[in-house]
Amino acid sequence: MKRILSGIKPTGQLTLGNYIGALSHFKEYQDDSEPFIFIADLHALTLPIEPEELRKNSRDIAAFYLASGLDPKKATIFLQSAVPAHAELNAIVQNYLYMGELRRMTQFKDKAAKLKETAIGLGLFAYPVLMAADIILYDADEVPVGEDQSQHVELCRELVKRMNHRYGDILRMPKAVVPKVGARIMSLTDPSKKMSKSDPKGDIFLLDDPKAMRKKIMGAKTDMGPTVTLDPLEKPGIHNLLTIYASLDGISLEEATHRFDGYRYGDFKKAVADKLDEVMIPFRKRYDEIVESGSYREVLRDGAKRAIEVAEKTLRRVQEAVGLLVV
Ligand code: AQP
Repeated sequence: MKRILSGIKPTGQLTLGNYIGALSHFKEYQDDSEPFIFIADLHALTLPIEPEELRKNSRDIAAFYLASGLDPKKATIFLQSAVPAHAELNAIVQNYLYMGELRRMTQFKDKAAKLKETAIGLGLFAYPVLMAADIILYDADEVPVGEDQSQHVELCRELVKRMNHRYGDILRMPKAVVPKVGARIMSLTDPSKKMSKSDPKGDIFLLDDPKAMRKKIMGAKTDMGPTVTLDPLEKPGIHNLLTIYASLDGISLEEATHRFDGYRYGDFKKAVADKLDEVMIPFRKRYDEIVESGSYREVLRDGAKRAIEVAEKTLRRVQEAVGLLVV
């Protein structure tokens, strides 16, 4: 069966971008593939975070995974930090990726630009190395991600090529799978910027109450001209709202544009807010029940056991290939 690997880092409250670009797609794989879906808590340490916040965010992601329809009998759901092989493989593969390559990563450049040189941790710089280890460990064939992460998957592919060339075919070649619609949801207040947990201006959070979500949609920045048309360059705000609607309704951008052709902005925004209610209210209810019951704890414990079994085998294979004495 095809192996799938993806994760979300608990750096803040999950956004509608995380939901549309990644989370909502994970369950699509569980009937005909083997998904490994993790909480990237080690990655979350790459920017300063309060311990209590990290713990709460991690729990929330576990509950969101389950609320999105992932079935723990079909998908392995686990915490990255509960599987020591991630850090161990990281220590090996870091020697096959180079400073120049890491410096070119867009995410690193964006995040580092907001920090003083002395506040940029080594982990932030080396983030794609650990991400490559995450992917390789599970022999992943496909990595479902939003557009912003596809550069990191490309780097992982380069690493696999390099190591396979040096040691024989020891690693499986992964590929990024980016959704056709919704791979890059933009900020509602500035549609030239990605909606991002760590830069919350213009975000819709999955834990916002329905009223707050509606208010944010109704106040979203729109563009010149009174009616809805599809024009990503001239009308990036409307394009973003059409993308949100199309993703939530499971239709193409063209179909959504056709549906709202000639609508005035206010009426269109109301339809987007109604669609958001339709998807998010039951989703939020499932999340509340999961958090209340605490059922995510056992899911994470069982998931870690299964993940460790698989990850240890790959780690052993790589250790032997590079010449570490395995006794
Ligand atoms: N705006 C977005 N539109 C579509 N997809 C998105 N993703 C993130 N933002 C958008 C996708 O969500 C998944 C989880 O991402 P992550 O937590 O590993 O880190 P990220 O990509 O850096 O996401 P954020 O929200 O921007 O987090 P911070 O602010 O902490 O860096 C990924 O598949 C990502 O592509």
